[in-house]
Amino acid sequence: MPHKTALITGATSGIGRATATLFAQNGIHLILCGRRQERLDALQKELSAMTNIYTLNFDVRNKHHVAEVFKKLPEKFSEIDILINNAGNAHGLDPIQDGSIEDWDAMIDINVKGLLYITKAILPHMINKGAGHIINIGSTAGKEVYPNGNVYCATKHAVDALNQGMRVDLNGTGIKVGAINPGMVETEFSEVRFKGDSERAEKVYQNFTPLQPEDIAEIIWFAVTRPPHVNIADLTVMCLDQASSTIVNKA
Ligand code: NDP
Ligand code: 8X3
Repeated sequence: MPHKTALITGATSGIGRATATLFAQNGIHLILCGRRQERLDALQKELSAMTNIYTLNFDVRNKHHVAEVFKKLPEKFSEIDILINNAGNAHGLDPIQDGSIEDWDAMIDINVKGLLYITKAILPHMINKGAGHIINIGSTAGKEVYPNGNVYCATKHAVDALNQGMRVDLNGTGIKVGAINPGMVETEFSEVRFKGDSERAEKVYQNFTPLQPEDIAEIIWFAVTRPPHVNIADLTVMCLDQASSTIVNKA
């Protein structure tokens, strides 16, 4: 796949970073997004030996910034072939009656509205070209609600609905739309969810073998390397020890 350009949101960590690395190894030109500048700089340094890298620092919640930032892309990066809508997190894990409104706002604004803002900014170019590939990172939490997951699960159910909606509306434009829905992946996800409580975060992945971000990156790579007529519409992946969004290693 020579000289394709991919834009990855949430490239500074976890699934996004692993995907950026694998794409770079395969010569895909990359626009890498996140808010942590030092991580963007490190990625630029590390991956530039393999491919062309352009980094963008913005918060996906800021719709004005998102709209502006993509109007000013350097010529070399202005044609985006692949969009990986990956930026997102859970904030908190509380019963609905105890949930924090700030956490709810963060999850809805980042996981749902942020994904929409990015898609809105990129789609016109893909539509003009009559080609493109959008991969939305959903979750098993978008297929089945688990205790205390309430709002996070709602945002991932929204991603599931948007993935279907985009695919239906973009049918006939030449643009592929598909979702990859991971189960539990060992990233900074739980550290963010528990607001930096590393001990609690580590416990989430104890006593079973979780997915690693590289496992998801490989599946994303598989999806983007299918022949032109093949679209992976919706793919759910769990580790061996996970059976549903609520059942993990019963043994
Ligand atoms: P990480 O916490 O490791 O990575 C999250 C990424 O999202 C970071 O690069 C972060 O970058 C970025 N991000 C978060 N908030 C914002 C924001 N407001 N603006 C811009 N970027 C933001 O988690 P994962 O890699 O696990 O998560 C990636 C995706 O995978 C998410 O959508 C998550 O819901 C999904 N997922 C994760 C699973 C898991 O078990 N880990 C399972 C199923 C789905 P920065 O902080 O630099 O802005
Ligand atoms: C993340 C998966 O089950 O840790 O989407 O919330 S889970």
